[in-house]
Amino acid sequence: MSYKRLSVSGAPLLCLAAACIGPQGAMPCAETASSGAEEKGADTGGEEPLVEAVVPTGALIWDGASISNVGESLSPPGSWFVYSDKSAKGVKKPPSVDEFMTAVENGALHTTGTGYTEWGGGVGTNLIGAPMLTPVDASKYRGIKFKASGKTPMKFLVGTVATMPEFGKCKKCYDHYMKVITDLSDEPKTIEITWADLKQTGWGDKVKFDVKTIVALNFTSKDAMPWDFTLDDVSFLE
Ligand SMILES: [Ca+2]
Repeated sequence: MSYKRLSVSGAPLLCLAAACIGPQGAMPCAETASSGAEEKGADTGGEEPLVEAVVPTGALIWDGASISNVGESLSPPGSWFVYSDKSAKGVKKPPSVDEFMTAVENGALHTTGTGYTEWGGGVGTNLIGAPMLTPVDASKYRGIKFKASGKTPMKFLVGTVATMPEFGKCKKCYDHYMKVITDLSDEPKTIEITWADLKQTGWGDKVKFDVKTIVALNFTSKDAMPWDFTLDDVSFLE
């Protein structure tokens, strides 16, 4: 995956292709993460955001029918990506971002994966579609809800400025606040997750969850287990 390196106010920033947004465990972006953190070491340590957060104007994020978010509540709308560890025998659906639409069935996304042995894989979305990764201030909402059915557990993760290496705040990045969902079944149901339900797994930098700096939502396997679930209608929880 390619990076374009930018520099804003002396702090290193990275614009990245989607695939390294949030692998938990394996960290393909680790080199950039640690070099970023070192360069940042001498700065003033201010907490001012490097990129101004976008405030949603509505609750619906994605309706399940396309690779893009719906564009009414978050502007410019971000889009979805597919990612996994690099296990040689891994097979996933959709197999790539380019083939994302092959996994859309009846207005919902059906993703599966087997053969991954490091951290697994799944799908995710960067909420804002600006060239530079852009946080969202979701503080007027209580959490996230979505419709899901499935045959396996699913891990839901929220990437923030503090856990994503592109913002230069973490050394052991990607330990996103998350919740493991273990009660999916063939019948689609609405899952509601409040911000307070989310916790870090604990292997990375310990950070505060900041609802004003949400960047990405990820829906992955539970670690290296196979995954098979269908996602639809992702919204902020009012
Ligand atoms: Ca739908």
